[in-house]
Amino acid sequence: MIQGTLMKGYAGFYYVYADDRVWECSLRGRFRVKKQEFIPGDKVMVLPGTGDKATIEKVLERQNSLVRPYIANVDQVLLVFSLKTPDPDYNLLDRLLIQAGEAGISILIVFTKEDLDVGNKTPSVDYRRIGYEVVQVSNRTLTGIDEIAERLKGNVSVLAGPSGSGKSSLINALNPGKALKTGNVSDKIGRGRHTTRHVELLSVAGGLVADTPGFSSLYLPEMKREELQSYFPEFVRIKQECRFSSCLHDKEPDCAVKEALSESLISSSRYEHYLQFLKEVIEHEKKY
Ligand SMILES: Nc1nc2c(ncn2[C@@H]2O[C@H](COP(=O)(O)OP(=O)(O)OP(=O)(O)O)[C@@H](O)[C@H]2O)c(=O)[nH]1
Ligand SMILES: [Mg+2]
Ligand SMILES: [Zn+2]
Repeated sequence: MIQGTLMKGYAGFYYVYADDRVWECSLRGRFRVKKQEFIPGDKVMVLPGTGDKATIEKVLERQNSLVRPYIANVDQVLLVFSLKTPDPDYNLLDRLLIQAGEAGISILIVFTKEDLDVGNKTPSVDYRRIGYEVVQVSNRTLTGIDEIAERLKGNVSVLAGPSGSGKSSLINALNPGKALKTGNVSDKIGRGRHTTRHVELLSVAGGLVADTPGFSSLYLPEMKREELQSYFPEFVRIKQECRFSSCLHDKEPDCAVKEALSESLISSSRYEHYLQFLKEVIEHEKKY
């Protein structure tokens, strides 16, 4: 038997990536009896048959699972934002950083369309300074694509980000063989017109990747108000210098975070998002 990762279920078959190839698997009868649910990312043991046929004999325990997209055993999430067309939605990016941080999944920020003239905006520098890993790519000229390929190898990765940011194009740039459908940003204003819909893992650059439909809003995970700041690494580094150990960096006096803000050591956009998220978190605390 060999260990593999489920890529998708389709028309009664399960497609499993193992030993660097894809197996078309049927289920051992007992799984059908138990009505076991399989989702992409599940680690399974398969027994090879003839050709590319195999049977799934065993499912291993899930290490984690994401809800949107519904995928198990995710190693990392690539937060994909374009530098231009559309302009990066930093509010959404900061929300995604919290969501992935809370789920304990490693994060790579990817800024696409670096071939376009973006003036003197430097989000890559800004987010690196906070402590995040950032790669800047062009799916047109292929700048930075090798670096992404290296990061995908051997991992289960999920791409997330707004519609039109170039997620499907990124997979195509990595995998010129099997073109995914991409869309024109201008054709896709309005809901439900996204190009990417279904959830499956694709074999890309020696790893497995889930492309996902773009989205533009995201609720924060439930948490206590004190917890929010732990997802702002640049606050964490200095908060012990706030006068109150319980400081929420809002109205409190002698706050090191606000001081750093006034010295531009903390970006005003990050701080504004923090205050907005804090309100949301507190609001949610009250409701339940
Ligand atoms: N100039 C330039 N255009 C790009 C780049 N990457 C993607 N595009 C274009 O941006 C548009 C949207 O790309 P998609 O790959 O469909 O975006 P997506 O993130 O998959 O969008 P959804 O599936 O709707 O979430 C297409 O017209 C692409 O050709 C890039 O690096 N540079
Ligand atoms: Mg897409
Ligand atoms: Zn403070």
